[in-house]
Amino acid sequence: MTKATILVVDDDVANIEIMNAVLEDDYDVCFATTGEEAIDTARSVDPDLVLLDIMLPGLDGFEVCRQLKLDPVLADVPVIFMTGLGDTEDEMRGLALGAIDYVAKPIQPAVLRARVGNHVELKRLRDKLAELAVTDALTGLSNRRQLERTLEGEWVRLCRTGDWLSVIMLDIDFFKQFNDTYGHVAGDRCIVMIAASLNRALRRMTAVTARYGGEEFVCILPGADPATAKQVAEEIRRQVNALQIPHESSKVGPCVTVSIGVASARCTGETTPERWIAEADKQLYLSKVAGRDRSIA
Ligand code: GH3
Ligand code: MG
Ligand code: MG
Ligand code: MG
Repeated sequence: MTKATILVVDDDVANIEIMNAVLEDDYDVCFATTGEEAIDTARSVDPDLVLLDIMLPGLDGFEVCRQLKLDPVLADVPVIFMTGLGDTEDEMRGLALGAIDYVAKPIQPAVLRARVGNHVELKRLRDKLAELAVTDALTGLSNRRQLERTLEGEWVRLCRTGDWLSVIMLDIDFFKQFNDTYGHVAGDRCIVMIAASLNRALRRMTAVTARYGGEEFVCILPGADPATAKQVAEEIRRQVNALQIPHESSKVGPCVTVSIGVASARCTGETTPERWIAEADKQLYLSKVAGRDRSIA
């Protein structure tokens, strides 16, 4: 397990030395001595926890906390305030700003170690949960929820630039028969292999690849025009065919094939992300009725 990174913010060098002595064996520790430096350092190292002094030159600790909580990347990083002993006002104000805890100065090493340890562990679990919530368990690809979120985001972004957005949807051909012939476990293995070939086909692209349903996948290609998207779709098909997974009950066979639908559009106010997916789905359907093992754009 990699060490968690802790950002210690304090303008008192003696205090920094104490904190470092307590934490350096178990964590990667970095430091800032002003509020501005704290925010810059947080942005560059993306710490797992921030230990934040209140009295700082320039921006004080409260303001630093407020700004960290407004930053979408850093908002979930736990902040522990360091307050003067018994300074209830400061404690309450810090907690109200989103700090997760506080430690009293002068620092008690054992207390600091225990609190930091607990919060780092909680942060790890939270990160793990957040990752699980967006990942498909079988393939490790994005799940449908993550795909929809990404599509929304890309849609907003590309509406500003007027650039292309392409959506590729694919579905394994005669997969019910595959399961019937080779069993569900082999079916799962086949899905995993198809996911890997999607990753191979897209490795040089900026793309989000998701398992959309049981044996259906969707790739979002920001900036890809129709010609590029069609090429990518054909590369996916080539990669899947190269797997040579036997499928004797496929009517297209003798190996596993996929059918692909491609939808490309420039972002305008009239289209919606849902409509792109629906369009790709329609093209996919046309690929199926045209005989499968093909892509239609
Ligand atoms: P088509 O060529 O028209 O797509 O035929 P198909 O048989 O693939 O289509 P259909 O949608 O009828 O069947 C999809 C099958 O995929 C049904 C289901 O048993 C199987 N399937 C869905 N999810 C999973 C999964 O996670 N694992 C396995 N092994 N099979 C799955
Ligand atoms: Mg200070
Ligand atoms: Mg299907
Ligand atoms: Mg299918």
